[in-house]
Amino acid sequence: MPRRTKSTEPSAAGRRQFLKTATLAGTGALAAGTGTVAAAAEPTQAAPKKSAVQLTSRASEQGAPPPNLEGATHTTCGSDFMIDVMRNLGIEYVAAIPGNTFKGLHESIINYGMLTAPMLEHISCMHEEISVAIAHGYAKIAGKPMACMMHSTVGLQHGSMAIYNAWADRVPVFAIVGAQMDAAKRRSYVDWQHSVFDGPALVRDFTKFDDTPISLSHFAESANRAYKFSMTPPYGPTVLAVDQNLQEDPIEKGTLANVLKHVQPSPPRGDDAAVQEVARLLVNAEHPVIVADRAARTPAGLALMVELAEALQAPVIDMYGRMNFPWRHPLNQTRAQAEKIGEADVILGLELTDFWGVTNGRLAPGAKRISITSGDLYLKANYQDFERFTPVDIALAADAEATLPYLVEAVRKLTTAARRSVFEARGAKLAHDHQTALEQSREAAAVGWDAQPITTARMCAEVYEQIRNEDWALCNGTVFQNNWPQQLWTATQHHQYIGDSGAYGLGYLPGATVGAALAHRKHGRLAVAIGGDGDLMFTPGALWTAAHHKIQLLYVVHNNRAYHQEIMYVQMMANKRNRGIDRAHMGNAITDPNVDFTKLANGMGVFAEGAVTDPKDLAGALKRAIAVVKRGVPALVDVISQGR
Ligand SMILES: Cc1ncc(C[n+]2csc(CCOP(=O)(O)OP(=O)(O)O)c2C)c(N)n1
Repeated sequence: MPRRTKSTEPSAAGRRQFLKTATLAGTGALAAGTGTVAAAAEPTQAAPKKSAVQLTSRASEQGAPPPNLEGATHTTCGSDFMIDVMRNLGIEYVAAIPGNTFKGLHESIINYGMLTAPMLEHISCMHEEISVAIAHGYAKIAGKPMACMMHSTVGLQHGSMAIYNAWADRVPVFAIVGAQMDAAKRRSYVDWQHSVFDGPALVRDFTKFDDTPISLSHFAESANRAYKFSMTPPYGPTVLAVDQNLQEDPIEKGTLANVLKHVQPSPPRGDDAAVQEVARLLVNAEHPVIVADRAARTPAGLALMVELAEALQAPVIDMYGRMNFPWRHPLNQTRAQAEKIGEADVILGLELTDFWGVTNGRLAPGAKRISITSGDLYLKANYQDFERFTPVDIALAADAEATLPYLVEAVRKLTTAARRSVFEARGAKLAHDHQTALEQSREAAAVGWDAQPITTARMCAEVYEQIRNEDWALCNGTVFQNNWPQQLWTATQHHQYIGDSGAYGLGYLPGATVGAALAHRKHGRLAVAIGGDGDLMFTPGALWTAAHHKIQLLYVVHNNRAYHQEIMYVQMMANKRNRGIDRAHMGNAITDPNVDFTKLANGMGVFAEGAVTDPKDLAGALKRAIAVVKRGVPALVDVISQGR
């Protein structure tokens, strides 16, 4: 059971009073096993009473009268029912920054969802982009969506980039946006500015499903449908616009809707004939190569990847979209991508979006390309994250992970003793290649070992030294750190790495890390992120959420005091135009003043070490930070480091 923080804990008396009066409340509300609402208890009409607290709202602050709640008290409402629908779907957390278009849902979560089992916990956020990113990171570890709520119009506008990240990363997010559909009920000009007839239109190009339900039954259907589509490969975010009145209106006697039994469809797998053909090509190939991107959705996916590679003794190139393959497995040949692709006669792409990028200009004559991807099942046109069209020889429009058990079985059946001995010889050579690549990486990492600013290799090596004996999990994509973790560390389990943001929309990592760390929390894992200073400055408020909810997490700032990626691009432009690169830092450097990340973190209640400039001080700073993290809270280490 997730912990509660002091600030979210209602008083015992308040809780008792609530439980006495709530009619939907209590474990009895959900019929065991079926997930349907049991015989609806009659709403208990509490005696109408004067609202004790004068409500203030943004509108009232600006002169509009507060809503008159006299005589309007009630204990059952649409949003309580919505809570039941969500938890019936297995949703455990809702991340949000408040907004009055979902105040009904907000109140239901804290006074109903958080007080009754199974608990639905509210996660307080500082920006909608963070709320969505938390849900994004959480889903990649929990293997299921959590919810996030956004204010109508402005809230969703803030959250939209993070939704795009989740979409491009094929990650389920159960998003809710408030709505005031009834023009006659909009109380002030602010309400009008926060009203939109079709709110989800803003993100329709990059969500799998949206709806604006007009009844509670409709909400239950739409929520189940949204969940179903978000969790059917390719996974993706969904959004429901939920009318304020539907949330806030009491449930009338005898009209309680059904939360609906949820059955998740099994993921689509490749058909038998195609699987047989793929197995035949792989078994007969002299140089088969497996390229995996977002292939392993779950721990089972990683285990299947190992089975397939070992059955064939084939090299695996990991595009690092997920934790697809153990980093130190002898068949892991990621560092030799160009060489292995160049000599391949059969290339199997598993959930490989950029097949073109991997093979373009390198394909050996006659080499066959095989693709297994759920990306072929579902596509939207406007945003072009699907990447270049790649002609392949065999394409299975199917989920790779769901297809793998059949492919492994077919490969094993087709493998003769003669082929097995060929595979064994191949495997021995690949094991040697892997070891050589590791030694080369270690040599490369030693270059500039004592340099200041600290090299990215040293930073990553020092982090690993401190976490290697812990149950650690890395929450960031590593491309800006030259993939040093994959080059140097040993990772064997699916939860130890979650890939990158999907659409490279900055501001992803702080929230996604907090979300992943939230999912790691119940396993007691040490969540670690290494992320850019520029990225952190987009959404630093995520650190406050980690502190507030006591989410244990080590955040290492790869502080190169720049938008370094963009420095390189501007340098490229200046070179092309023969104008010199001495001004390329302008608009790209994050200096003068330098950002003090320790103060920034301290200001949000987060322990911080740094700025560490001397590499010899790194171990001590990391040790002290990890000691704090082990108390179940976040800590940050600011490392003044090289660009890449
Ligand atoms: C929302 C958004 N705005 C702008 C960019 C363009 N962009 C890509 S990388 C980058 C710099 C990131 O800086 P930092 O996180 O510090 O990493 P660094 O490149 O310095 O290692 C920028 C601005 C982007 N990807 N997303």
